[in-house]
Amino acid sequence: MSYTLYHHGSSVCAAKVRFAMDEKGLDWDGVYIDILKGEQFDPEYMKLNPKAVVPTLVHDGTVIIDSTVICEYLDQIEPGTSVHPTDPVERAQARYWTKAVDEDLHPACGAMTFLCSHRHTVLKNLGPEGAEKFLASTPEFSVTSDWKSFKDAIVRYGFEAPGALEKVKLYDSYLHKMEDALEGNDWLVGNKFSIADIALTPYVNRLAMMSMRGMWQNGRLPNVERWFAAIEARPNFKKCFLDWVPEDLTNDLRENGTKSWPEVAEILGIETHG
Ligand SMILES: N[C@@H](CCC(=O)N[C@@H](CS)C(=O)NCC(=O)O)C(=O)O
Repeated sequence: MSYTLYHHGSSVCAAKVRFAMDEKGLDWDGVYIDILKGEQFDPEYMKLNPKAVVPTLVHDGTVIIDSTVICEYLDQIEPGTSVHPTDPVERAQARYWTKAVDEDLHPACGAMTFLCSHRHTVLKNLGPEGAEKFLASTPEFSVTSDWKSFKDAIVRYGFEAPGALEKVKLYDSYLHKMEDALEGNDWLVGNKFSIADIALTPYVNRLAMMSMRGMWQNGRLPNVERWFAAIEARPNFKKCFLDWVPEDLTNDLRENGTKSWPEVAEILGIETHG
């Protein structure tokens, strides 16, 4: 069996698949697609993934796209190391989490990441003309059906972009849902580490990398804090989530995120003590 994953360090969806593959103990090769330089718009890559997004999995010549589908596919192919619960109720509960990630949390994360950090990175790396080309290259149907225009508005207007504040609040609402699910439980579903935890990890880690741990620390969401500490302690965490992110991007996320934090905290009513 050969697995090739087209991925990028800044992609939460790609990180989810890397985590699932490594937790399953699969060997895979990577092709790095720099989505902040626009490499996803290469016509050759778009033959594999017409939405021009990462990740894409190629398994023995078969192309599978969409991170949730990829994780489900891998468990069908390699059932011995399944990360999906076998109990039907627990499987349904895990499915609620992965569905919510795809429908709500992921679009909120794209908005939040561009709002707080990537808009500065794209402008810095590509310059104003390059940024225009980058924005114009996004297909109409990409991360979501309105991502092209939404990304454009966020890069241009930041927190003033219509709908931006709602995405910050939506993101936060998922941390609250996690807090409730983790009450008295170590993991999100059935008290066993599963695809639900794998699917949520990149989104909590994204906030951590943007210096926004204040969204759960200082007594705000103690169950999320405990859960994320357990996730960070897993042997695969560093390899899947930190090592793949280039140093300059790690620095951008931390520094831009730190500058954006007061605005985010204000939107969410979090005290920052200066
Ligand atoms: N539904 C897709 C979404 C993939 C997606 O949104 N990928 C983002 C990175 S996490 C991307 O490639 N964005 C490219 C862009 O914004 O142009 C999945 O789950 O794989």
